[in-house]
Amino acid sequence: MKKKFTMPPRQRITSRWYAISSLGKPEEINIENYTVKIFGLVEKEKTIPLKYIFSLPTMKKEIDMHCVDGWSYLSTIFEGIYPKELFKDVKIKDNGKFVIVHTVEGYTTDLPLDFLLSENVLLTYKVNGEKLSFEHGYPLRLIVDGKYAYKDAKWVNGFEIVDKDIPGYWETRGYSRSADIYKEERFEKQKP
Ligand SMILES: Nc1nc2c(c(=O)[nH]1)N[C@H]1C(S)=C(S)[C@@H](COP(=O)(O)O)O[C@H]1N2
Ligand SMILES: [Mo]
Repeated sequence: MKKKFTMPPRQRITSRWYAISSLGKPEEINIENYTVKIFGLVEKEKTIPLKYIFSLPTMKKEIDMHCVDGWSYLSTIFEGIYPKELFKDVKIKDNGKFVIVHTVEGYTTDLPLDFLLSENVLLTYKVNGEKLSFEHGYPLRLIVDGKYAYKDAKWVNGFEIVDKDIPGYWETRGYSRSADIYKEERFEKQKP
């Protein structure tokens, strides 16, 4: 369902969806052997084959992307699964409260665990009815509704459960850990 549209403060619309990667693109991705690992503060680690993820029923969500630099790319239909589907049989230890999202090339971002498991987050591999392109994160790209796009990790291959909020790639470089687009949380106020 489409929500009533409000543009977040001080963003401007771009008509082209550029691919941006701070650490460059991963060299080569072996789709056949691609897995996602859930580890850290869990009773038992879990390694999930991509093929299994692709076999799960998908969800579609219309999402606007807002980069913290100020560009917004609107109305994209992303399709994928809710991360919570992968956590169904994972027992999180009592002190597991946050997640570090890991990617193939080493980019990371952090989210509260309950937020990752909410319906604001989709692990995607299709966009506007077509296969997501490699540049935009195929085979698995996180899409986080309501937060700046540095939370939308491309080439996701792991979720590490941790007890405190450990800043990711951009969060270590001064960007907000909570990153709410409507509260305009661009920069982190707390010390890392
Ligand atoms: N793996 C990975 N994911 C990433 C990044 C990155 O450098 N590496 N950059 C983030 C930032 S800052 C933005 S704005 C978006 C850009 O997504 P796009 O390349 O699909 O436009 O990806 C996010 N996800
Ligand atoms: Mo960004």
